Amino acid sequence: MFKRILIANRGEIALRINQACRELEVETVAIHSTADAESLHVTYADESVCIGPPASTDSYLNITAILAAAEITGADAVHPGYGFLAESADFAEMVAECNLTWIGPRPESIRLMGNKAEARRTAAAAGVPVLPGSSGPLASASEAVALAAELGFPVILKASAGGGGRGMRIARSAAEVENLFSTASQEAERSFGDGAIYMERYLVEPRHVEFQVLGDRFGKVIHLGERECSIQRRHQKLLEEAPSPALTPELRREMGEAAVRLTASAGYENAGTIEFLLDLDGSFYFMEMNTRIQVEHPVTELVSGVDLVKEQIRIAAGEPLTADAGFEGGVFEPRGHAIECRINAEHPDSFAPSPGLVTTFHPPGGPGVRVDTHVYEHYRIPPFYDSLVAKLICHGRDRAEAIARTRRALDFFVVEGVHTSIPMHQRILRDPDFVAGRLSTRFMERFPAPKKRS
Ligand code: MV4
Repeated sequence: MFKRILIANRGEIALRINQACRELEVETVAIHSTADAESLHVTYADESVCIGPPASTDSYLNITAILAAAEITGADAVHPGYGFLAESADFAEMVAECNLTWIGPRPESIRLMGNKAEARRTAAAAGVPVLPGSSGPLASASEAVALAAELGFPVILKASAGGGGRGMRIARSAAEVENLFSTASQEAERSFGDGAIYMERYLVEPRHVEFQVLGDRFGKVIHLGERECSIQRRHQKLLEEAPSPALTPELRREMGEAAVRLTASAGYENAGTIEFLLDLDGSFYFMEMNTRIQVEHPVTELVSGVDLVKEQIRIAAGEPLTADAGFEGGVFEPRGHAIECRINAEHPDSFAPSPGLVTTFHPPGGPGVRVDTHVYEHYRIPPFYDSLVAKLICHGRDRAEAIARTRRALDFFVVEGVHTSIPMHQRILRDPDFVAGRLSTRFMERFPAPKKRS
């Protein structure tokens, strides 16, 4: 096992990684920007190093400063968390070159899955369903138009180097394909330095269902079931739950086996997520693989009993997977139901960030309630980073109990000084479609922001 892990992140996930390290009796090193000197992730670590000014590019993305911090504190491993450098194959490579262990997949895996057209090809080769579309990047607008005519409309153009909704265009006619192909390619070139574009048939109202996978150094791969992530706005997830209300045990087994097949075929090591689109008729299609621990990992922890961050650390230390130890015949079955609400500091009308001083902070507790947060009373939320205040994760024996607990916990979660998305979550948890489990990626279109009173 490691002696000392450098946590290359901030906020709630830095605290979450610190908790896992403590339980494994591994020492921790925090890094922080000048804006985060008073942050809990700094207080709770054994050691801390200031790595630069507030802007992310000068601090949490400053590879040279982070590696120097690891060197001077004698760390032997780096955990990247999510966001920032978590999916930088170059950073993972440099960590290894500094004789540090990267707590995550090998750089080649990050690179493979970071190229969305390559990831799609790898999935298809592993016998995982993909939507009808191009076999790789498209060479020209005319090739795109010809393929779209074959597939039928609508189609979606995606940047190979994009992902998470960046660099996508939906086309409903040949003329739109013709037009959008060049703008999409130019935008991808500008944003990612890679103009490659591929195409798929477009599903109009799917669900986003993703599977948690784990692979160890010995080639063992398992899944820990799925998370339903359809409730999102502008590609930002707002609420996630496990299991998905849409999955039967049979569909879970089928999708889980597909996720494991892809993960194993890529020789993938550590924690990952296979994202699927699930159509109304129960057809599912590979979308992307995320090569990091995700924001919504706690819902999987609550229905599996597995500490995913500890499992990541053990895998990186060369230990064999044990996460399936409690499952009947090694086959995962969710225990109860969990719901996560992402509580952001944002204006309820515009969804614009609402940073500033938190004057009152009373997080809820009680049976089945978990709050992952770095916020405390009198903490000042800096304007430089994401606006996540806390993740409220509630567990129940079934979905109805998880909903009741989430409603109760939201009603008694007091945050003053900044605007938060708590009222939005209260409305979602009372929505008849939500309660019935009728979800799709278009769910939030029916939730217009309340109009400002004048
Ligand atoms: C799609 C799609 C429908 N059909 N691909 C959005 C994020 C990026 N990972 C891919 N995305 C989508 N790809 C096909 N062929 C719909 C989306 C999509 C979406 C997916 C998951 C969650 C929310 C979404 C919101 C809009 C579009």
